[in-house]
Amino acid sequence: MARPGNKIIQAKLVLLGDMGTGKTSLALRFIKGQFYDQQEPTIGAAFFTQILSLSEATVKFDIWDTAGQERYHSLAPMYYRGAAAAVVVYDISNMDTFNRANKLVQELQRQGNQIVVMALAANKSDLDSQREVPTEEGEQFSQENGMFYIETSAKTAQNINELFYEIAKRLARVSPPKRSGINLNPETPERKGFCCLG
Ligand SMILES: Nc1nc2c(ncn2[C@@H]2O[C@H](COP(=O)(O)OP(=O)(O)OP(=O)(O)O)[C@@H](O)[C@H]2O)c(=O)[nH]1
Ligand SMILES: [Mg+2]
Repeated sequence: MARPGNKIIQAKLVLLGDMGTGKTSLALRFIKGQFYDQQEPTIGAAFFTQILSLSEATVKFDIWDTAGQERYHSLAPMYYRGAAAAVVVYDISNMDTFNRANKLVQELQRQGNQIVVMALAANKSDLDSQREVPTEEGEQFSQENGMFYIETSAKTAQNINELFYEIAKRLARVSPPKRSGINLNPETPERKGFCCLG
């Protein structure tokens, strides 16, 4: 529920990353508080919405959860185009997924994207005993690319809310300090009087 006088931000967020890294699991953990050991691979993409209330703003996320399987790679631009926030996900127990994250970030940089906030989610932190990607490597890569780094586990819920709250906070910081609604989602046209969600 929006607080009176609070700004409202509608933002498109895209989840990107190799197949099986846990993009859908991160979204389901955040939105529904659920986790499935046998999560089905995403076909094409999935769409979720979630509203976060901060003291300084209310952020309505339109979340596009992309499919990581190779056959869907060519679709990715459709989903990251116009996004205000991107979360690039890899699996700490699988170096190939970190390499794929590198490629995706390069692709985003090449597009000269207008993405305001980029996060690197080092997921499956519960699998630390099988870790292939050292924390320092992830941290260094995120610093070099202007991203913030966070280790998450959709399984244990570690840092899941923190990931989305940090994105919301950063979006609130960069959007102008006025009372009206701010639309960081080009797919939803600005509506006059768009002020109070919920
Ligand atoms: N141990 C552990 N397993 C996880 C975690 N997150 C996801 N998984 C498991 O990893 C598998 C793949 O998760 P998904 O959420 O489907 O991965 P995805 O990135 O959406 O995969 P695609 O839709 O194919 O791109 C599932 O079996 C999940 O249960 C995690 O944090 N820890
Ligand atoms: Mg998925």
